[in-house]
Amino acid sequence: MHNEHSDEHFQKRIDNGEYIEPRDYMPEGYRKHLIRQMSQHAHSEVIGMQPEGNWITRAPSLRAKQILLAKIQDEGGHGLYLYSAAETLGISREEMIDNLHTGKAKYSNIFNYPSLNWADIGAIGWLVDGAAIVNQVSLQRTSYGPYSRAMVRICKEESFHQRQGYEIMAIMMRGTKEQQAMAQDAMNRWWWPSLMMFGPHDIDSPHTGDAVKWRIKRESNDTLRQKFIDKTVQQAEVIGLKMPDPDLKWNEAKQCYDHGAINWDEFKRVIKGDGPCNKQRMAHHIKYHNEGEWVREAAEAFKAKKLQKELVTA
Ligand code: FAQ
Repeated sequence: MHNEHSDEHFQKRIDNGEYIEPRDYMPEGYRKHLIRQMSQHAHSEVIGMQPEGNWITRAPSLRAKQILLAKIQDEGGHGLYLYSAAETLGISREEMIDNLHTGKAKYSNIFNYPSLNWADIGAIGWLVDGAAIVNQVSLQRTSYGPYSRAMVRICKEESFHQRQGYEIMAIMMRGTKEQQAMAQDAMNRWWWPSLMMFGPHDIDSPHTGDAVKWRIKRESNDTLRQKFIDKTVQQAEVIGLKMPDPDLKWNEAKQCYDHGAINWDEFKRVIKGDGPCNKQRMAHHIKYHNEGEWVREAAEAFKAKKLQKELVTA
């Protein structure tokens, strides 16, 4: 008899391109892999609010401030969709947050760099959201249903974020010499860490094997990084920014850009906790999480009261 609760049956469903739903059978490794990736993705969205939040009060116009506020609220929302989707795998929000605070769970390398001036807000939107979209468009077809559906929604909002950043860069490049220099400096500082967002090269990526087998990853780290580079070079040219990579050149045979070596020592340092802003980001998250405890308690008390009322009237 055919066993629906077997790894073979599960793999067949994956190979047929079916989506896996929360109550379906799944191997323990698949569940763990998803909890790791989805919770780290959620943490990245939420920690990613910090470098931008730094500039809300200093945005150069009311329009810029409104747009930035809306964008940062979106990031918070993305974190919530992802935490909820991860909870369907049997982990609680508290446990995920605890893993973040104790350093068991990572978040994207990129959010450990400082946002020094307004041009950085342009570079974050253009490059960081630009890299995030390339990865997330691919994840729309990931095999776990709740993750895939969260990605569809997130991608719609993320493309507006990318344009918000590109517009800031384009306006600065039409400005004074000083403004152009600021935009170029931001590009120089954010380019390499953005390339690192895609993770280590495929041959050094321990999770890729399972991720591809289970169709959690539909394209590899290097494939997505290459897509991002090819797209961004053209956008930089249009507004007059120079690519900060002397080894970048068009490869006619491969029909894509070859790029210079990525500093993986820096990447490893940053994801191990030793980047320019790791301590600040975590201290900030812990402080506001603790200060928000009464809000969570009030929500729980309200829920209990409502349930009690419903039971009495039922
Ligand atoms: N940063 O074997 P792999 C955003 C770790 S959303 C930190 O290749 P995998 C929106 C990896 O976890 C940005 N750590 O791993 C926004 C693993 O360590 P572990 C977030 C990284 O999972 C914009 C180890 O290295 N997006 O920006 C990174 O197969 C603006 C070995 O790596 C996502 O999370 C990194 N960049 O591939 C918000 C997308 N890369 O866990 C605000 C979903 C690798 O064993 C403002 N995630 N590591 O301790 C993914 O697609 C994958 O998890 C990868 C990594 C591609 C990130």
